[in-house]
Amino acid sequence: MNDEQDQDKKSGVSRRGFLGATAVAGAAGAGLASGLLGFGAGEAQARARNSGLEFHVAPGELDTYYGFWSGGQSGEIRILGIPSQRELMRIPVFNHESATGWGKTNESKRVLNGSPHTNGDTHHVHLSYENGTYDGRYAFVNDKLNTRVARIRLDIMKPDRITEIPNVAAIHGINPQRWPSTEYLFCSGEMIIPLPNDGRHLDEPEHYWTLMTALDAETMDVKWQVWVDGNMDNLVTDYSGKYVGATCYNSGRGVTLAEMMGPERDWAVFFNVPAIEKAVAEGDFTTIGDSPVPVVDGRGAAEGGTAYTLYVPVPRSPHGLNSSPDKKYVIASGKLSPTVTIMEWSKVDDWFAGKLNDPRDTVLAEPEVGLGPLHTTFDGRGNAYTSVFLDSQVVKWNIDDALRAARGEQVNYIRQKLDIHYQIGHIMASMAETVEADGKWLVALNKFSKDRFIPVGPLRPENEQLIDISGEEMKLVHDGPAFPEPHDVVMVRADLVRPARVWSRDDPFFAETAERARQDGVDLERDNTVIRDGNKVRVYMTSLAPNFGLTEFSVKQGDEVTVTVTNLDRIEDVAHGFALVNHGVNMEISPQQTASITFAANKPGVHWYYCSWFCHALHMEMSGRMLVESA
Ligand code: K7E
Ligand code: CUA
Repeated sequence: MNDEQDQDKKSGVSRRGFLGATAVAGAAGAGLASGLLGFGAGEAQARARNSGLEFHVAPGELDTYYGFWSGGQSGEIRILGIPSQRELMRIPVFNHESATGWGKTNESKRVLNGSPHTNGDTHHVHLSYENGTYDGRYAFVNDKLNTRVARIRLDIMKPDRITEIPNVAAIHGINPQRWPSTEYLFCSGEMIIPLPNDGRHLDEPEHYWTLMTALDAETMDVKWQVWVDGNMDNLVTDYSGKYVGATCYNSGRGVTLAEMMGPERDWAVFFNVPAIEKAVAEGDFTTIGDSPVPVVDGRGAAEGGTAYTLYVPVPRSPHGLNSSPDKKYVIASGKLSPTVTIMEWSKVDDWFAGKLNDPRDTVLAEPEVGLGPLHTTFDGRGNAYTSVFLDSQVVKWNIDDALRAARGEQVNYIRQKLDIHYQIGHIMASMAETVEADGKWLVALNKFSKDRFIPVGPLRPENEQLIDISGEEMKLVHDGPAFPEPHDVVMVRADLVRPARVWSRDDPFFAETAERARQDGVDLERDNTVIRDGNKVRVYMTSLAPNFGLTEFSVKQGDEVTVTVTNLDRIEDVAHGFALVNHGVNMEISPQQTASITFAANKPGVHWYYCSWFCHALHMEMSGRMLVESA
């Protein structure tokens, strides 16, 4: 340690001291790292003593977790490294995106299924499972705005399937089956609508309903739906593969806020998957409108449930629903009630087996945690962490102690209440949605940042705070701004995700484009050629830094032109772009990828195309001309 650092240590940690000390961070300890956050010196040192984990990821070092963030109204997914909270990549999903050409390329248009929508609203990202933990194959995400769900391949980090869900409006919660592996993806329809919604019923809320949907996770086809009472909010699967639960609000089926606030109690609804599969196999279902999807009738809240559904009354307007990593409990967060409702999966099983009479017998306890509980997460050591929106706090509580208190024992189940900044929505701990919950990091996704960052106009970023939960005491270690509005995140151990380094030449993502080339007699890796097919023109070219295989091609005014580029570079990270001036054409072509884009050549004249991704010292010179003859 040099004199200056020694001085800093004596006088308290200054920002300058931190910057100077990073090279010896190991010796200097976490306290210096905290100095960067602008804590007072004493505060930083206190944190240093208590903080168990090093969150500062020095230049050249790598994060230990992937954070898959939903992107909210942006319609995308974002990948952040944890603990650095550096944004590593964005995955356009429902949105159209300028840099990669998502929504413009033929390959992305196939995934988007010709949807007229160029936007989405993603809330919940979850990964596919095997035996209760992540298998590294897929991520799934909802689109509340346009009632869709998407699957993202985690090798190429691009969506490969998007499915529009029939008969419902606004998909909100999603959860993959966790055990033994993800055969189904389940999703909850949030808003109630007339069934069918074809104009025959309008202002007649007695005809409004919603459905829970099961998709085949392999094909992303809709397999069946279940008709329920009430709106559905968040949704969760258990660790046996047998049950799915959803919180429901608006059990009175109101259409105005006042009506929705009418009933004292709403419910959590549980679905018996094997019983529903049996009903579908035996033809005990209906269909709605022109949708062929089997719909099993699970309405029956007044009776406590049906053979397919169980309605557990809970305080009004519950929000989050989460499965504990010990596989035992399912916890609904009260939102308008200061409580969380702890239910037991085995009691849900008992109810369907006819061993319980009252749905409320599935409830073990309803501990108070604070004002506005929204979501709950877990550390794998028996503690739960609930986000409380109105109190702006993360509340750590012990599940066993809450159960003991409910049995009348004098125990304090609250472990700690930590202030966050400000108004927390979702909360998530590392690996907490799996049986491998490891209790290291927790992210608080806060809806308001207010004074935490320098002002950027009336629209402020969200504030996502990283909390070290490895010790007895929670420690706030980092503020991270985010473009509005991620709702949820999963934090996944880095060894469980295995992304491709370059594309495989036979990747199914561009198989249809490759098949078209084969029919044209074109070898994508060798040929640079123009094929005319009536007024359709297919231009095939390679790219190899710093050259396009074609530096010019000619078409006629009015032609429909498809440019297909195959990137021959094998070196990691050497992506090219194909951008055509004044035509709105731009796309990414990563190493060994084939990408194509179709546009109209309506303007006679000379139009330059250029490589839009920096690839080489002669990147600026990587260009060519499209010559358009006038008609
Ligand atoms: Cu709480 Cu859409 Cu998960 Cu937002 S939902 S917070
Ligand atoms: Cu190729 Cu820039």
